Amino acid sequence: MYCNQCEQTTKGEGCYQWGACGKNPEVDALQDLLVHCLRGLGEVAIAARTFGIIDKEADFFTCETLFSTLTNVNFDPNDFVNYIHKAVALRDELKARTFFTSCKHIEWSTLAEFQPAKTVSELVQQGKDIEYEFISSSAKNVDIFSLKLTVLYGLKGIAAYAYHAAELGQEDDRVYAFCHEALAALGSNEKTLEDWVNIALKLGEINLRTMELLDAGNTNTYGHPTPTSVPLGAKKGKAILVSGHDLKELEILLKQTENTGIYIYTHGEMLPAHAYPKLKQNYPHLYGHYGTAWQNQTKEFPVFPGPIVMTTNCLMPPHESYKDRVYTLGPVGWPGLTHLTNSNFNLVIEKALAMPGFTEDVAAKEVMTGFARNAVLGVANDVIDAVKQGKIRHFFLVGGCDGAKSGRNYYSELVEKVPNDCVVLTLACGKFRFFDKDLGNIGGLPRLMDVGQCNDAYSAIQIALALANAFDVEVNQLPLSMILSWYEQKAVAILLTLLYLGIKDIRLGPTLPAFISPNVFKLLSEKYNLKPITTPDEDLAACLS
Ligand code: FSO
Ligand code: SF4
Repeated sequence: MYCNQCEQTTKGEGCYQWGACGKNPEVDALQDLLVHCLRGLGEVAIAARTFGIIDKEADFFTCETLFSTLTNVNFDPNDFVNYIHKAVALRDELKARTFFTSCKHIEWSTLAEFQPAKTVSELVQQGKDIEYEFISSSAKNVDIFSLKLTVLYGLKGIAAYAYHAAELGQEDDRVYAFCHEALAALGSNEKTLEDWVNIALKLGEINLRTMELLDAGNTNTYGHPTPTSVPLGAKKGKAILVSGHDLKELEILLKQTENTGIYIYTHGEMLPAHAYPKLKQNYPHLYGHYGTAWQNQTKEFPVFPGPIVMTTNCLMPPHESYKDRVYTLGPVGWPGLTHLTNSNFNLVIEKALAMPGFTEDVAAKEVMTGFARNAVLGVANDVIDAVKQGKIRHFFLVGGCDGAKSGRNYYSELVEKVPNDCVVLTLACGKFRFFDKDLGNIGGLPRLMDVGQCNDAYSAIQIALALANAFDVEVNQLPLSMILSWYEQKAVAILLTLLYLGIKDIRLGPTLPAFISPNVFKLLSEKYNLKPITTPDEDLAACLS
């Protein structure tokens, strides 16, 4: 196997024997075969578009299944076998439609003519052969290969956001068309390094649009987040824990558990759900937040006294002690776990009622969330005044993913050391390193503000753009430093969005992506001054100098 798509990749180089995430070589090969089939589907979808044929099912399927190959989403070989056959069936249907509409014979590439084998073991071998062929192409030009991987991984991030946005009725054909084009382009040996840099930046632009769609989906459906205090303790009673990013599935569960006496707790990236008015106000049994970031789930899930629903990543190999009460849905999967379909949560509710739940109230502190663009820009004048009066010296955006590897203490230490006249904005699951710290206020504004999930990077970008506008400067001239932590492929897409926007001086850690070649990194550091994190003291001093 060969996989280097996430930050915890073995020895910072690549997973060759077994995934550090728990992914086995069989699943890895099937994922690669699926991507190969999606590239063929992409080629046909592009040709079909030239005759005015847009196949919504193929578009959504491409995103849903690319999402399933993202780190910590799906580990079930059966799902990938089904996806592979469906990708080829959709491709062939689309070919036939294209032929009937155009009455033209189209010469398809071998990619679009690929036929999957019948048995699982043969499919795995096909996946391995394709993987080998793809890696061998790196010998031709290691930097182009690096950019191809960057594009493939960024696409997985876009696919995840596009999937959630579509669930909430927000779609844009530009996003789907780009996904097909970029997938099909991955097979090209004609493109230059410059072409690939441009595709990567275009990916950043399309990801911005995709996050905008998701923002519209979330805020149109559930209202704009408002600063909200969320209990970290528990209420006596039956309990269900919901993890992941999918607000729509959370709301369906909230509806189905009304008047059952069950309290719903958020986990991981679901924390910002509490700030959406139509979730918080309509469902008082959305009680609190339980646990911290994804990599702590094997310690936190065993002691949660109810079932757990994984709506998206990050799922870790479940332990025997709790695996009978973890439920997956959508693109998420693990062999042997119960997979819910059609948003029917009956099995989860039955499990919650059969389990003890919390036998008494658990007192604990509360944390604030909900400082998304509407809330922050609603007090923009106060923020601007505070900056002008010198009360706020600098903003730090400390955002991104958390992870298990050492070196991530950098982020908690940095936040602790941020001087008192500076504000910290945060988002995504990296915040769990410091989300419960009381950093106090500056002029009535909290010094620590949680903007939301990783996709709410869109909100953070809007805040930065609005402040730049108010101060009549470029974003790069704002007293703002971005210190990002990455783990998986959504972070790759977000980084490309920031580069597309021309944002400079981003600090990235805890380590640099294994798939970025030294030359590509040199190019990014020369053009954008992208740099690795060093030490909290050194980086703080540089940011404030
Ligand atoms: Fe964290 Fe996992 Fe949101 Fe990522 S839960 S690591 S960027 O999937 O998605 O921040
Ligand atoms: Fe390794 Fe990450 Fe790939 Fe899993 S997703 S196999 S940990 S590189």
